[in-house]
Amino acid sequence: HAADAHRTDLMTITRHVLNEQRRNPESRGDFTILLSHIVFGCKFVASAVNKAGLAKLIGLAGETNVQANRTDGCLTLCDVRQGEEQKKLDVLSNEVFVKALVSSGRTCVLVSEEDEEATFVDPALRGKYCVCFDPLDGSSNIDCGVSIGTIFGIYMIKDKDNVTLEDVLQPGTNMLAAGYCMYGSSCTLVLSTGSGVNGFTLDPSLGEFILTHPDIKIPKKGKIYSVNEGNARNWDAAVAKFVEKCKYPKDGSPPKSLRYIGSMVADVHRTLLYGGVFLYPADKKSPNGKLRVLYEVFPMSFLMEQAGGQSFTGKERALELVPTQIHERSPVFLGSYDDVEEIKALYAELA
Ligand code: AHM
Ligand code: MG
Repeated sequence: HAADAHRTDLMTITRHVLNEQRRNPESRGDFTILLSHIVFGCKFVASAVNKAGLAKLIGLAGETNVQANRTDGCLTLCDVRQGEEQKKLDVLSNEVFVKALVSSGRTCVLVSEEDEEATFVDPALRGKYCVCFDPLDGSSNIDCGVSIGTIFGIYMIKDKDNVTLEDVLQPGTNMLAAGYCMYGSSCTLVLSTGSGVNGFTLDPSLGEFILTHPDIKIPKKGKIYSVNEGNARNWDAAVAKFVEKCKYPKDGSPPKSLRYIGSMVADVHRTLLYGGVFLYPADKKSPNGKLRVLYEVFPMSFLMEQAGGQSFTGKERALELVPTQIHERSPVFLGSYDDVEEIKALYAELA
């Protein structure tokens, strides 16, 4: 539509969140400020991820030139250059988020996948929110340009002057908001503040996330399953049976398709939009699976439930887990309501 090119009332993510917060009479804009700092981190990482490919090209084309130019201010490219870039991008992303979150003045405890210990914010800069995040998930996909992402979950503390690790070791049901940003063929931020799920796409010319996927609902039943099947020989009986049923359904329905990217954000994003189920189960080698409770399992489970889907650990509703360590892992099965229901039934039968 020609007129659309000149729309003047775009729903930016800030505007959307301001509207949502307006419904809460106690809101004083703190959450909006916190979110705008997270959004800044996502834009920074999006830009760095895009440059990573470019940096590699330049590096291969003439390493000595690049080195020689170092004094001429090509440091941004050099920073993310060559074989080192994988680790560099992880570290860079983490630094950006930690600094953005601390400087927002709205956080008190941060848990990052990149940092062994939780970060307690200096009392002078302390606010009421705890943020758990994976700054750059799916790092094995960086070098080949496949989608990667940032995941975050947000809690509120009870007492600002008395912050402890307990404030982040809460069940997922206490989460206030969660989201992820996918750095893919487009940059998409998916967010829930507890009243549905909305998706925003970065308009690079504006530098703003625009509401493009309002009120996302996951299909009740899906046609896709997503799992690392290379681990099959170590699976338990319920997972083995479920995947067998996906391939050879006995009820006359067509088999499901397998899609697995190996980037949780991308695999969950597809699951949310197209339906189906994503699983990272426990196996004999990793009795708690691979994914981390605070910044992978909880935020994605929160989003799934908010979109009308479910998330299960093999034992319980994923959000009801109570973590005892900040980097704890858990098996997870999440996606379309009916598909997760089927997995729950298999666990009830076979466990
Ligand atoms: P990472 O923290 O090393 O990036 O690992 C997390 C990723 C997830 O994005 C993805 O769902 C999973 O690991 C894939 O694991 P696997 O390679 O074992 O299938
Ligand atoms: Mg990760």
